[in-house]
Amino acid sequence: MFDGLLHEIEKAKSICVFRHQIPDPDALGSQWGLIEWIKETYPSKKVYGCGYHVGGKPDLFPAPDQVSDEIISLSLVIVVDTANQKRIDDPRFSLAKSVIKIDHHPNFESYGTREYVFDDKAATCEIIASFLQEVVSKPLSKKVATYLYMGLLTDTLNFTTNNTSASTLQIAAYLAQSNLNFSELSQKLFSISSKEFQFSNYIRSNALIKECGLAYIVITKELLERFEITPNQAKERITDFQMVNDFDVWALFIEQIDGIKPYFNGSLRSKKIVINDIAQLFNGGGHRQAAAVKGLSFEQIDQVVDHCCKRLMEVKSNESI
Ligand SMILES: [Mn+2]
Repeated sequence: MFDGLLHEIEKAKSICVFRHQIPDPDALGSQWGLIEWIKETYPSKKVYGCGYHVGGKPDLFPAPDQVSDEIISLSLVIVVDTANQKRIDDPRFSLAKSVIKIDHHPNFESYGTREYVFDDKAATCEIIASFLQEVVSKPLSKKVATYLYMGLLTDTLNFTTNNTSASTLQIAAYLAQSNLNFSELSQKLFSISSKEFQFSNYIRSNALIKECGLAYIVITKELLERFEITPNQAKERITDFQMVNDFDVWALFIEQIDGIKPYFNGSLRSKKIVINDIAQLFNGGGHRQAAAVKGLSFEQIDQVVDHCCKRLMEVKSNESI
């Protein structure tokens, strides 16, 4: 499964690990879990974590390193959890001669000289942890296991997504051997502020519910200001829709604060139907049942909703035959 990966790491004197923009705990956990393991195992190697964006949980992971162009060009580059080059959180990854891609998104775009892409895996942290289990076999340090477990837990929404498998749980059991404090980790990852709680109430009472089985809400700049939360914090609330029986597809569109012209980025989720091809029509993509759309106008939000509804109706009419 990981042919040549250990060899590449062993022969590199310097390694830069990149992740995607607006990094979530899977991106950060796989990045820092891998970095920490390499540092512990090969103390003489130089290992750097690259990226600019601040993620939703900045206190749980280290801040990125400041790395010069020269260092990157002389390093082995490893990019984790990132499907396409445009999404890598620092375009300077391309300065390196060798780029290794490790990811669990569908592989629509190859950019690595070596690629370890397994789109049936629930998280990139699951992939990194199975690699480490293969080479180390004994339990990892608590620090490495904690980084990886945080990514595994969040990308699987507490082991509830439909790509959660026996192997995901085996990997979780392997990581658990490193004395993880589950209740503390869960608290850190999923607890919200009272402002986020108020915002969550707003979403619940104002979501638009379509007859096709789709629920969505559009969050404007004014709303973000009113609840004093960032677009990143708002985005996390997509999980508020998840446990509703009547919702087959749900979406959250958030007006972005940067730029002169207003535009919206959105998160799409689905229980069963495929939605990432629809997301691709709107500057986005992602997993089959969890995808993102970008740079939308107000009118395009309606178009995304219409596309999803149309597909839901088609699927439902086929099922009833
Ligand atoms: Mn991921």
